[in-house]
Parts: sequence; structure tokens; C-alpha cells
Amino acid sequence: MKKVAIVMGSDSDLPIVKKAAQVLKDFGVPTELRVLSAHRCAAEVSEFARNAEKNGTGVIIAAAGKAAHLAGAIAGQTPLPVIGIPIKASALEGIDALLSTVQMPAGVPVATVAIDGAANAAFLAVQILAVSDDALMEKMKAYRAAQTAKVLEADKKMEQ
Ligand code: RP5
Repeated sequence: MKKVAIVMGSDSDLPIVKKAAQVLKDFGVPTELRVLSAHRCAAEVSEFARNAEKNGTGVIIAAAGKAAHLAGAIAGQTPLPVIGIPIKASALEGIDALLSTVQMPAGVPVATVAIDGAANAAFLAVQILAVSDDALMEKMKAYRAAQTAKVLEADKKMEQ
């Protein structure tokens, strides 16, 4: 199976990023965690992004706060799908990171999840890999069915 690389701009992003790593672990998806800053180590970000495809990566998740250019900088240097997590890390409550991450030129998309939306970044990565992995698709279907059953169970309790 292809792996998912999760890159964060600072190790201070780890408490949020851990939630993505946990979802990937639950689905049995191999994961690589990196700390790389678009501004503080641009050369290493380039090296990572340019080598990701040949290193067996299928999807990249990039998390950053403030002037959050990490996901976009990676997306510009790889044909792999890139999912951005804007991190709440400033007085602007993550709105700065959301806008920095989501606003990309045509042809270089970053699939941006909610501020601190790490779990959904991982679910989306699993869904992307599942398109070409039947076993993973079955796991995703089972997860969705369990999720639906849980809501309907709660609904049933309300009727009593
Ligand atoms: C961004 O600025 C990081 O992704 C982090 O969310 C935020 C704060 O970084 P540090 O102050 O921990 O370096 O670059």
C-alpha cells in the first residue's frame, strides 16, 4: 500500500497532527511524519516534495499555522494529491492559516480541511488511497456503516 506522508511546519503542530496519524493507524495505512518549514528550511521541503512520489507516497498531508504556505509549497513540487490542515496558532484563530492554505492558483490545488481538521485530512487521504485498494475501500465502507448505525441508535433512544 502507498504511504501517507504527514508534514507539519513546527513540532508545536503535533498535538493536532496526532489526530490524523491516529486515524491512519486505525485504517492500517503506513504513515511517515516529518517536521519541515516552508520558510525556515525551504530546501528540505523541496527535497521532500520532489522525492515523495518515488519514495512510495500516495498522498501528502501538510499542516501549518499563521502564514501557512507549507501545503502550497509542497503541492507546487509534486503531482501527488496534497491535503492542507490550517492550524490555529495565532491571534487570528487560524483564519490566517485557512486562507493561506486554501487559496491556490488553478492547476495546483490543495484540498483544504477545516481549521485544526486533522481527522478529516486523514479520512480524505484514506478515501483517495481506497480508490485503488479494494481492501481499504471495504474498511472505509464498514467505518461509514458503523457511523450511520451509531447515529440511528442515538435517534432510536430519543423516540423512547
Ligand atoms: C507555523 O507557525 C507552524 O506550522 C506553527 O503552526 C506556527 C507556530 O510555529 P512555531 O512558533 O512553533 O515555530 O510555521
